[in-house]
Amino acid sequence: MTNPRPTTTAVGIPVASDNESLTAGTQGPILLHDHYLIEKLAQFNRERVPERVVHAKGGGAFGELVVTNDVSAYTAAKLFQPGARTESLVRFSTVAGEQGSPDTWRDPRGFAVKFYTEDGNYDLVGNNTPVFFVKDPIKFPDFIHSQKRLPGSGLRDHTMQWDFWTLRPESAHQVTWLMGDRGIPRTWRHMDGFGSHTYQWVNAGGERFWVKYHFKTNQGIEFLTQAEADRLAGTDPDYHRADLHDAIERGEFPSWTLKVQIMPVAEAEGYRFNPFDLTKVWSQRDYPLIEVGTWTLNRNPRNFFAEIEQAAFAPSNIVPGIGLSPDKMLLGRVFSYADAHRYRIGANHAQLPVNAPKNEVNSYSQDGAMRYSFNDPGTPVYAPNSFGGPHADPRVAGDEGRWEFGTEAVRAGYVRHAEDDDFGQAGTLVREVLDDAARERLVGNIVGHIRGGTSEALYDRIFEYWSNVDTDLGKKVEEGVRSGRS
Ligand code: HDE
Repeated sequence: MTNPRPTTTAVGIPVASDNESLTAGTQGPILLHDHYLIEKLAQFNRERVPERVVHAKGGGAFGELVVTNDVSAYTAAKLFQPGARTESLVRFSTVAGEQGSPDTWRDPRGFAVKFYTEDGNYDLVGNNTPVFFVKDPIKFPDFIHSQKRLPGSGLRDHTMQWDFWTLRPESAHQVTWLMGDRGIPRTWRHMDGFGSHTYQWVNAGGERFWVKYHFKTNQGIEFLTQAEADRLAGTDPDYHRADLHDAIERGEFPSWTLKVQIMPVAEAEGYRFNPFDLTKVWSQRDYPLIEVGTWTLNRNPRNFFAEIEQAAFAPSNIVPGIGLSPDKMLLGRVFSYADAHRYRIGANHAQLPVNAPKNEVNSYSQDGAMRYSFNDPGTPVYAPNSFGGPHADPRVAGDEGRWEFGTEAVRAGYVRHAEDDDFGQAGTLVREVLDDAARERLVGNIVGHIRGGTSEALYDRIFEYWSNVDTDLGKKVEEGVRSGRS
């Protein structure tokens, strides 16, 4: 009988058996020259790449952005021009949990988007919250260590979490989001996304604007209560991954309306909040949302490892018409991500199909582990050259972002604007955005979290933290913790 599809080794050689290894007699040792067995076992040992240090557990899908409005007055970026359609990839994630941890733990959710534009890949690597816990990249490893596991016991530890948060009160705004309903979205489809940082947009005339991105879910905001989330963590740890996959398989394509807030550069200095401080939002009363387009997810990955686990998002991937800003967190991230990918996936991670741009790559870099693309043999590998190699385009100079800065090297916080403090915007969120029921759930979530193993030595500092956010909230948290209620 002919076998039209024989099993082969990695280099295509037909193998004799899928089921029995080669031994010397029926009880003999396994023979070293059973190279197929050795290939199989060795490859198996190497199936994993290191998981992401943060955002290890996630899932994603492909889709497209269709621009429905005209924002060309603010940016010349091709993907945002009227009518443009751009293929896109997203990866949603939790932050602190490892691969395999439950999707429904209370945590911010990553919202990492890649746009495959004509001018190369543009990555907007955001979260489902518009702010963050810290405002200087030098604090990021400390913050993450406090949210992960104790080095000795390998256990998560609420004392570490509250210790860090209360010692760095700039965290209050993000912790208020986290402890509220948005801390556990019902599904990834039912949450908003944010670029979070302030970025720069540059229009065709070279005029500059500060911009913040918002992805507004068209499915509506929905959340899980702590009790629902706790139950699902046990019964269905992949709840969010499965929900997105199954919705797309059913042809129910989730979509978000992409909107932006635009601040003319001249207004930044006098704005009541420092517009580059990642622990603050810009009031939508001051800078209303402007629609850009519709972003829809319509295709599941065909291979989770190749297309999601190896997906490499980097805030350094910005395209002409878009620039950075003096947000120090953003500037720190511009280093970190590509560095993480070189370590985690390899020097040539950008050549993998999921990370490769759709346009032509004309780079003078070469070689490195696992390189498989190369320039035409006639193209020189150095610049300048006399043989028709690519030339840099001075017209895009400055698109990475331009702003005024001092010449003296300093280690200082952000310049404080009129209404800048650690607690003000968190208090506004509690008093003006949440309704009574949401406020009550917030108290319950905070009390439950504190009572989940936090050292009593920290209690007074934690109560003061919440009283600074809102006096009434502080009182209720204290009452709840002291009376053993959650
Ligand atoms: Fe990340 N972050 N981050 N982060 N982050 C990573 O990248 C880092 C920050 C975010 O689905 C890592 O590939 C530093 C803010 C998402 O693949 C790492 C700082 C925001 C994802 C890293 C921040 C994010 C990551 C882990 C402080 C929201 C997952 C391995 C300056 C605005 C992306 C890796 C995906 C992943 C570093 C802060 C979002 C280590 C140094 C703020 C959504 O490079």
